[in-house]
Amino acid sequence: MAHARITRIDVSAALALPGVFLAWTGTDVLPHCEGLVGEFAVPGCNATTMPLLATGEVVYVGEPVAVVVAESRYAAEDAAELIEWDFEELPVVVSADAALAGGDVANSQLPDNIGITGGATYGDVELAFEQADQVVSGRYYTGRVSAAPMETRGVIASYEWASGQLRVWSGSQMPHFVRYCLTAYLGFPEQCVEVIAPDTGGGFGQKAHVYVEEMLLPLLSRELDRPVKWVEDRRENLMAGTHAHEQYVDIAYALDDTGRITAVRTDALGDGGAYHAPPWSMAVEPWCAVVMTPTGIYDVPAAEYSYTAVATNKTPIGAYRGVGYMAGTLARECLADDAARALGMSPFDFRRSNVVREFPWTNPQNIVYDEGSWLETIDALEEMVDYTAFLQRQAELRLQGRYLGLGLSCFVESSGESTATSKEHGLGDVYHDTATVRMDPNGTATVTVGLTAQGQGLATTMGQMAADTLGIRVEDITVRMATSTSQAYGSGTVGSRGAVIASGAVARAGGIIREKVRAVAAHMLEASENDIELADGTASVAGAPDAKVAIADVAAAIYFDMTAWPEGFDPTLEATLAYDTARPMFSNGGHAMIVELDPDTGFVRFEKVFSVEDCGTVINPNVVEGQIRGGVVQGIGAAVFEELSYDASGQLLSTTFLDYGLPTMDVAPPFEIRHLETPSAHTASGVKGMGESGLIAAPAAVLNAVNDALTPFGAVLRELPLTPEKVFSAMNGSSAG
Ligand code: MCN
Ligand code: SMO
Repeated sequence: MAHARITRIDVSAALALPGVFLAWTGTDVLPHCEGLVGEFAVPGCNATTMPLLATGEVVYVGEPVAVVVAESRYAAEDAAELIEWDFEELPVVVSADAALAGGDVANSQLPDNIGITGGATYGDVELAFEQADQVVSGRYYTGRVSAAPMETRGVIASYEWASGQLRVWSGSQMPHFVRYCLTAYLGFPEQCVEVIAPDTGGGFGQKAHVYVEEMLLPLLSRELDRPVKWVEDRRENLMAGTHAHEQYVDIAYALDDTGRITAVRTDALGDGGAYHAPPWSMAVEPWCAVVMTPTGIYDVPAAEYSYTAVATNKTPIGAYRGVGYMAGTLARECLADDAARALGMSPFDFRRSNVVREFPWTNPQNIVYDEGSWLETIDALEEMVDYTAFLQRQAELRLQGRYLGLGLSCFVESSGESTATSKEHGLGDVYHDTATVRMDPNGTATVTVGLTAQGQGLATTMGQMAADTLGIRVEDITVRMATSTSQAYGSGTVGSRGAVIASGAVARAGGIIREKVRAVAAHMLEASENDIELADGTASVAGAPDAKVAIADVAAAIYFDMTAWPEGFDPTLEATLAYDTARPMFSNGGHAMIVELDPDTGFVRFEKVFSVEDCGTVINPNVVEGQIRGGVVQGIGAAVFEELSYDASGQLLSTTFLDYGLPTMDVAPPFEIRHLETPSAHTASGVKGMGESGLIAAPAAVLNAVNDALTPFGAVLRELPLTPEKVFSAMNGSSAG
């Protein structure tokens, strides 16, 4: 049941089964912890407390109500079946509109179903709409999806009574935060807690939360005096791992007759599920959607937005690659194509007539964009698709009953999530991360970065950054992403911050080691420290190519030969330093997609994707292109294939990969990718982040491409996913949404 009061729960039969060590319900856990508080630090947010196990009220299907520990998974699952319950059914709220209408309450902690609500106006929006020559508007909907990481969530906890030491293994993207919560919520002494986040098959934001299981397992291990393990199966992950996206975005542009946007108005309504998923809350969708994206790359002088997330009896909404940005970009970029159609302009020309051309640019919210290649992106995409040739091919094929569409979508995203980015958006979050760089006696180095990686390739790119900083070969460096909280500190691998933040920390800590090597090399070569250059494993004197010494020899001398040291030298060849950015930085880019609609089935076939990415200086093009391909294919999934659907009683219907259509290689199109490089002045080497951009902007390009293909049918779709049924209906004159 999606919403019910538990009137009786009896675990005695479960406990009696052989091999069962423990069976707990909410009342057993409550004395240890009331639950995880979820809230967002802006006015208008009503907090929720998510109990570790439901007590009294169950508010969504998939909410944990009891836990059984047994000697095997089989015994535990059999025992769980034997738990007996009585429930009293409560009214179920399954849609955002119903939640907003009020009356039935999804979670008694939120009596008016409002998780968060607010808004702001910048500039004279009202006047701009009054004086507009034309107003275009639309309501866009992003379906409910799952990040569906290759590996599901999992936790192992091991508590040792003798030492009081707690070790927790978790696939978390934020192990240091999990450790902090184990102390804050459960009172484990922080110095005795180690959280280990080993390599894990994908996180995509779903693992950027703190989950009740991460709190429960340590309690169970302490209680039982043995290690305890829990790993989700796919059904559990689809049901209980945070969901993503589901929201409606209403957007309107005031336009003048030259095709300029004079104001934008946006209102987002998100279905937040039954609780705020800590620590980000329901704000991840509607708040992010309207606050982060209203102007995009366009020089819009006035903007107004409002946002509301409501509670429903569904799985809590959490972070998923490009939080909020996806829905906001969908609305803004698809309305741009609608506006272009209304004005009889090409989608490229409409964007060009509005794009910001001069930097730094301050948007109406007072967010400052220092640099960008926004116009260049539009031009590059037009050239890559060869627009004139496309239009001709499209017209010819239409005569043969083939329906091609071209969709465009441009984005700008705050990357390198930092204290500065947070502040620019009116929040007070503090981020900083450390890196430790240690050089060995033979001149090789070990670099430990406080971030974890879930497949982003950070170990490769941080090896490159360290090699550049230290002047040694990348093969001579071992990079450890901090798999344990006993290593470097990290605020978490979220908000496409890895490249910017880790490279900043590596450059700072590596810089200390570099200067020590230079000092000793100068002493050994009897040269001035200022003239020493480090490259390719060698320290040499500028302008004197023969005066050189291997960095390995310098390192050996630092460890073993005091005579090589300058006066007062400290031989510590290890440094740990923190990094945060002084200014927010924004990456930009865009996608153009060509699709073909199958008139017999309504199936959308992807012919080709053209991507332009500007993440400043590219550390590793292969890694960046892998991120683009993966993100875009996830975007294609959210746009066309994926949907977590619920029935009217709040039962999730898509609980396997048979029912939930994850995109696979057979639908992945060929890509053409172009890199533009507009470096940031504020980061190590001018790097900006990009790990989320594919998913942020791809769905808008898909919807625009499908609507372009639908032009001869006079139909426009605005709701994702674009299932074959919806597309077929649109081509056949009936409306299926
Ligand atoms: N990079 C680069 N040059 C640049 C920018 C980035 O070579 N100018 C490289 C980076 O060094 C890194 C990768 O590209 O190897 C992504 O960097 P960045 O944009 O900084 O993103 P993060 O490392 O912070 O990764 C987080 C981001 C997020 S928030 C989600 S969600 C997401 C994503 O990355 N989850 C992923 N991509 C993912 N990819 C995989 N395989 N698995 C996930 O869980
Ligand atoms: S959703 Mo990514 O973990 O910021």
